[in-house]
Formats: sequence, C-alpha cells, structure tokens
Amino acid sequence: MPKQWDIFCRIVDNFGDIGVCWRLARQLAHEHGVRVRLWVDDLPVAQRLLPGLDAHLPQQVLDGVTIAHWANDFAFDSVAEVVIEAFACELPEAYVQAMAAKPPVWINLDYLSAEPWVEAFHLQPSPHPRLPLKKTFFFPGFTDRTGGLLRERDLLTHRDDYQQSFTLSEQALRVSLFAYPQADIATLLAGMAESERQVLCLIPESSLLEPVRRFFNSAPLQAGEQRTQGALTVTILPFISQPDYDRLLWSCDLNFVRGEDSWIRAIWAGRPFVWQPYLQDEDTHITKLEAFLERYLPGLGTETANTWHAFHLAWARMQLAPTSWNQLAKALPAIRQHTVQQAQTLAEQADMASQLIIFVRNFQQSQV
Ligand code: TRH
Repeated sequence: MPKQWDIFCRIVDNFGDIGVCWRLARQLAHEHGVRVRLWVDDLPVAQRLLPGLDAHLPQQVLDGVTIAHWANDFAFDSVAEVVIEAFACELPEAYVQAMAAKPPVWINLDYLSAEPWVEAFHLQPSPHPRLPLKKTFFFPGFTDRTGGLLRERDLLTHRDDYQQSFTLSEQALRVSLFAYPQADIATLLAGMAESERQVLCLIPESSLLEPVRRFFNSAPLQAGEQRTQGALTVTILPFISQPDYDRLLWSCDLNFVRGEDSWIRAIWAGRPFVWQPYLQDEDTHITKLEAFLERYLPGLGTETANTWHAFHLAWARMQLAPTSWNQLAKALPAIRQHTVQQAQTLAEQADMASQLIIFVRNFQQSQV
C-alpha cells in the first residue's frame, strides 16, 4: 500500500476547501497509517480552522500531517505515490512534469453533490493531453456508486456519548447558525423573536455578523456578546475548531449549515438542519439542493417533508416568508426522528477515506 500521499489544496474562498482537505488528511494519517503532506496556498485562512498552525512556516507537522506552504515559488523534493488534486485546483507545472517520470496514482477529488449524474462520472479516467499520465475523477456522494462521505471511524459513537451527556434545555430551542451573508437573516431572526418558545441562536464569528448587527440595529458584534429581542437571544461565539464545531452541532435542536463540510457534519449530527448550498450562477445551487432533498426526504410524512422542503428552498433563494420559521419550528420533532435515522443509514456506506484507499489499492494492482 502506498505510504506517501500529497494533497494539494487551493483556498478559493471561504473555508470548505481547507475544511474538507484537512479532515481527509487527518483521517488518512490517523486511520490508515498514511504519510500525508498537505499543500495549502493560503496559510492565514487555514489557521482559522487550525489554531495550532504557524502561518509563517514553510513546512510543519500538525496532528500527524505535514502541512507545506504552496507558495508562488513552489519547491518540492519528491513526488508522492498518491497525489490528490482537490477540487480541480491545478497542480504546479513542475510537479506534473516530475510526475511523468514515475507516475503516481493521480486523483482529482471533486465537490459533493447528490445529483444523479455523479455516479456516471465517479472514477472516470482522464489522460493527460501531452504526458504519459492519467488522472481519475473521484466524486464523493450519497450512493454506493459514488465515493461516499467523509466520516471518521468513531464519529457516531463520539456523537452518541456526547449527546447522552448533554442535557438540552426544555425551555429554549437551541439553534446554531452558519450561512452565507446574503441569506434572509432579518426574516429568520424576526420569526424567532416572535416564537412561542424561547430561541437561543448561537452564531460563530463569520461574515454573518454584519446582517445580524443590522437586525439588532446595534454596534458591531464580537464573540462573547449577546443580543435579545422578544423570544430570541443571539449569542456570538468565536470561530471554533472543527472538533468544537462538531460538538456545537451535536448539542443543538437545529443547525443552519452551508457549503460542503458543515453540511456533512450536520447530517452526521443526526439533528434537524437547514442547508444553504454555495451560491452559483444560473441557479445551479438550487438544482443541487433539489437533488439532495429528493434523496434525503423520502421516509418523512408528506406534510413535514413539504414544510422542510419549502423552508430549504426559501432559505436558499434568500426570501423566507414571515410564517416560515413558525412552520419549521413546529415540524422539528418529526424531522428529528428522520435525521437520526438518515445518519444511521448513510453511515452504513463505506466512508470516503476508506473508499480512496480501496481505489488506490485496486488501481495499483491493475497496473501490475
Ligand atoms: O465555508 P464554506 O462556505 O465553504 C465553501 C464550500 O465548501 C463550497 O462548496 C466551496 O465551493 C467554497 O467553500 C469555496 O462552508 P463549508 O464547506 O461548510 O466549510 C466551513 C468549514 O469551517 C467546515 O470545515 C466547518 C468549519 N467551521 C469551523 O471549524 N468552525 C466554525 O466556527 C465554523 C462556523 C465552521
């Protein structure tokens, strides 16, 4: 089994690229005994997720993973046996040239989507136009004919232990909120403020703070601050580490998540969630949302499914109705049974890191 893997991560914007790459790198190192070098172009952004990272060092080892700065003057000593190009980030030309001398297993890791076409594209090879190299497209996904979802081996056990030890308040509904700043925050918070039940809304520091500040008509908000209106109390949290963010999701009655990685973590939390897909042109994100809901909702009663579906669409389109929050809040107990069940069912699938390992092994055997 190849021991040396290079993962290349270019941080386009936000945290999803590094969030996924770091999670994968750690899991390969911890659970599969792989030596991973993670090349990252923007260390200061990575540092927000990895507080132990020194953004000035060209190379360092963190949690069993070597993190190397992918600088403009990119320099490397050797080509790894397995090379993961995350999200079509385009490898440095010098590295590709060196790969041609001793071809590694070269994988393009793609974004997660529940759309049906993913199955047909998963594991499709793509020969290099000039060099004797072949890249394979690897698609994560929700079915057995895709590359699966990132999930650490003991994740659900840790979650269960945590949830059993954490007593939810009977009084206040506990909500975490992570979304793109264009979301209809004002209508959401207004709905929460008018709820029959108290709502505690926990918001990690992010670009959401500005719309939240506008809603409360207050001075700029910082971690540790609270604002109250009607039944709603908002608490601003610092931007927390990935493990702490998991625990936050596990501890809430409802999680608003976005993009790719927080979405998967909300699924594993087994608690109701609202996913806001990364905004794309021509409503591509709405197509992705519909594809996911089509896979995820079956099994729910029609009325609950309709409520949850409508809320998701309105949230993704950034236009909630004043009554949307109330309707969703009423449906939460039924949704919760479903999210517990779905996490269990999806966990029966082989996780993405294990599927990568199997693919690499099969690929190498086929080359002998
Ligand atoms: O930040 P995102 O919007 O990332 C997006 C998506 O991945 C999208 O697909 C991609 O095209 C775009 O980036 C470039 O959302 P995402 O994917 O949920 O990543 C957020 C990461 O931040 C995730 O790993 C969870 C983590 N996180 C923390 O560690 N602490 C926190 O406090 C919060 C709020 C998030």
